[in-house]
Amino acid sequence: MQTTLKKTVIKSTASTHFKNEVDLGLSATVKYLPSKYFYDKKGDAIFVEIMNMPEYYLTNAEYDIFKNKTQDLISVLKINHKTDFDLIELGAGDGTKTKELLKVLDNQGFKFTFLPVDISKNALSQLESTIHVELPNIKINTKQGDYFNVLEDIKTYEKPKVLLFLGSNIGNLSDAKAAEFLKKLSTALHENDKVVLGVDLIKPKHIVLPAYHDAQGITSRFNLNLLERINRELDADFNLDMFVHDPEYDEKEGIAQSFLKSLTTQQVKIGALNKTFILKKGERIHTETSRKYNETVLNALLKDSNLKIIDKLMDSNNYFADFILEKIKK
Ligand code: AVJ
Repeated sequence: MQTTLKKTVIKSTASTHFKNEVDLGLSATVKYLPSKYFYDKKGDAIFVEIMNMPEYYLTNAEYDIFKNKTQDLISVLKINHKTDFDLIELGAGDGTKTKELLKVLDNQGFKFTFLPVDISKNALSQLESTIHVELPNIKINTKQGDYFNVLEDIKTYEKPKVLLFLGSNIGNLSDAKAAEFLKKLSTALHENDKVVLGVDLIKPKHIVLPAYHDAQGITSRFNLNLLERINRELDADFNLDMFVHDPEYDEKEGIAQSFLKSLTTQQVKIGALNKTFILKKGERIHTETSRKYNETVLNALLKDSNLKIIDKLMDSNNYFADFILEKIKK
């Protein structure tokens, strides 16, 4: 009884947040929907397809670093063989890249616990069982939750830490939010703790834009799924045929953005809000920012934090970088 009740409460708060944020975004002068809502069950599955598309170079590039520069990565982290440490990963997903690091750390006799954090319980339990099978020596302790909240918890851990935040996931945050996040992250760490921050690098449009505008239309399905999700969960009547995926990339700024463009002037009713929204022909709903970085941009974000860049590793094409940050005293 207790469990059922609890579940219902959690589910209703989750959808209340969704409902309120949809209301806020669609009522704004420049319409937007938060990208975190891409990842329902269907969105998770489409994202796996994205990671496997030829145009989406990000995943392969970072895998290249973890697979082929593992030893360099271990040396720049300056981990002591004798001290037990916590290897924390925010947004662990299926752990494909991290397993390359775990394998080598294990073979070389390092003492550590792997602590993957993810919003998806399902992803975590799957990761845990594959680790048990593929890397039975690894101590693993999963944590389900939102990054921001989990940081509070992590703060209380006593052991030295290496924290992984990979995949250019930080790129979905505005610079202001990213700076705030890094500041908060640094307060959860002790002096000398390390962060491995994986970021996509600023580069020409002909490389970046296709990653968000693939030939098979997978990213388009990913983007449109957000409207489908609103239809499913909030009793809305978005006509998906009347919207198109419309991505752009500002090469100078290094910022990719995705929009859903209305093909006609139309009304959309959202039952759960008991409201109707009007979209003009050509009007766009902003759905995602995917920021690209260089050292200058990253240093600006780190300015008010106690983290400093001590090294960086890049893939063989120089498309992507894993920056090694160290917590310093200030
Ligand atoms: C998971 C946030 C890194 O922005 O490149 C991929 C998500 N969106 N294609 C990115 C995404 C469209 C992705 N991140």
